[in-house]
Amino acid sequence: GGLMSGKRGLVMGVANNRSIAWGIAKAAHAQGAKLAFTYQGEPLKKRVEPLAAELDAAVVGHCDVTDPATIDAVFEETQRQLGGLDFLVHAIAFSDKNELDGRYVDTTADNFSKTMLISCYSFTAVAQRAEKLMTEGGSMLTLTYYGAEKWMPHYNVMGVAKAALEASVRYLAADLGPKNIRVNAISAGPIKTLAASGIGDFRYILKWNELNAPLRRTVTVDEVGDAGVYFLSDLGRAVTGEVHHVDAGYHIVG
Ligand code: 0WD
Repeated sequence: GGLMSGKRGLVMGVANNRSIAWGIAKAAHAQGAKLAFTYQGEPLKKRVEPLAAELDAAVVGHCDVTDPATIDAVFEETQRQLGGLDFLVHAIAFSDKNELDGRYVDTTADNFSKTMLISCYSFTAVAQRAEKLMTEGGSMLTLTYYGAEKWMPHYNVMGVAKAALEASVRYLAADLGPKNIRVNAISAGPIKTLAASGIGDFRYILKWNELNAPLRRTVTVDEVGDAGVYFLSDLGRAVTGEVHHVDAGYHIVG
């Protein structure tokens, strides 16, 4: 049984057991979903394989979203192993650590392009492939942050990329809606993950959220996962193009 029994999903962006993608994967699995994971490079393969085994999930290979051939390969492998796709989780972002500190105005063209490619365009790139596998409709979910909407210290070029990602959610939702494919984003509150550790003064941001969010605390990957189930299951069947905050309410005060 479960809200997601019979649904097949590809999860991209598990780096370790603190990843937001891992929280979403656990919640989907608990509701009966069948999962496949990608990993980025050999070092992460060693971390992802045992996690996948815990959820009886397939591992469909290495995917670096800057290399389109690896995107094609993991979608071919997903089709082979799952026989189609009902949902997709995109939890991928990257920017040069040196530019997640100091001033946005100092962003280089090179890192701007790289940040946009990995953190924004990659969602569209995977949506193109996933559309072909979602023959009976589906649900695509990406992760964003409040720094897309408002200035946040040190978030810089990533905030600009997340703003573009949120806009792309709306354009993708319009394009894919006629095929009953829904496209949404969760705007998660700050969580101490590998990616977050690259952001300057991150501990201070966590503390600030704890003191100022209406719920007076930060959020966990499991809580983001539970919200993810709403979007990925039929509970969210009439919801598309949405950016949903799972942030203990911080966005109403910050
Ligand atoms: O506070 C936070 N942690 C928040 C994260 C608040 C709100 C949103 N997010 C977003 C992030 O921006 C990202 O889009 O959630 C998503 C997942 O991030 P995470 O769970 O915080 O971080 P992490 O566990 O590090 O997973 C991100 C992964 C990468 O890990 P590392 O740390 O090795 O860069 O994204 C993947 C990689 O596995 N990734 C890539 N995958 C394929 N190709 C690439 C790439 N080129 N670059 C990074």
